[in-house]
Formats: sequence, structure tokens, C-alpha cells
Amino acid sequence: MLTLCGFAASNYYNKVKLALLEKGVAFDEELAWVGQTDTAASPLGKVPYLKTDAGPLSESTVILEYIEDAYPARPLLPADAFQKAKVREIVRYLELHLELVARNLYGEAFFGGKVSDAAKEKTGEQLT
Ligand SMILES: N[C@@H](CCC(=O)N[C@@H](CS)C(=O)NCC(=O)O)C(=O)O
Repeated sequence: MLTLCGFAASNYYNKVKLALLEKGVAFDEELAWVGQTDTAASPLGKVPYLKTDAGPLSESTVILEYIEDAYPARPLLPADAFQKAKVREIVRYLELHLELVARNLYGEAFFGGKVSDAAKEKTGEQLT
């Protein structure tokens, strides 16, 4: 059985959760806030991490690759090598050049904080 650990406000957590749901793989969820993680499962204390019968895995993209390999019945990646690489390319762009950049705005967008106009402008430039 798989147990996905983390919290629902994490895009990385939801990335793995959606893959499991799309593939129809059974899993449990375990709430793990930042600061409450199992460092034996996630050495840097980040979420998500996945508990498997073989042991724990961390890093969302690595977890996605594991799920795809371990549960091939409903593949999310195309069989063709080039098309598969194109899907991974989109995922990488979203991770590095959208999510990480947009994260600069989360304090104001989601958590009632304030982001400076300069930070907003810089973030906007990075996203265009
Ligand atoms: N590269 C990691 C990033 C995961 C990540 O940054 N998760 C955030 C929550 S959205 C976290 O755990 N932050 C706590 C920390 O960095 O200490 C992955 O893809 O799983």
C-alpha cells in the first residue's frame, strides 16, 4: 500500500496525488506539515514523500517516475520516446519557470501577507 505524506496546499503534493488518482492507484494520505516530516523518509524535510512497501521516496518528480514504472497499467506518459520527453519538458518548465517563480507571490495571494511592488514586478518579468 502507498501512503502519500504532505498537505493539500502544496502544489508538489497535489502533482503526485493527481497522478495517483489519474492512474487509479490506491493510496492513503497522511498529513505532514513542514516541520513535522519524517526525515528518514524525506531528508530535506520537504513534502511530498511517499511511503511504499519497499521504503520511502521523496522528490515529487522521482515519485512520479516511480509510480509510472511500478503501475504501468494506465500510463500517463506516451510510449514514444520523443513524445515522452516533450511531456517531461513541459513538467520541468512548469516546475522551474512557473511554480518556483510564482511562489514569490504566494504570501500575498494565499496567506494574507504583502509582497512588495518591486517583487511583483520582478516576478512578472520572470514569467514573461
Ligand atoms: N523539489 C521538491 C520540492 C518540494 C517542496 O518544496 N515542498 C514544499 C511544500 S510545497 C516544502 O516541503 N517546503 C518546506 C521546506 O522547503 O523546508 C519536490 O519536487 O518534491
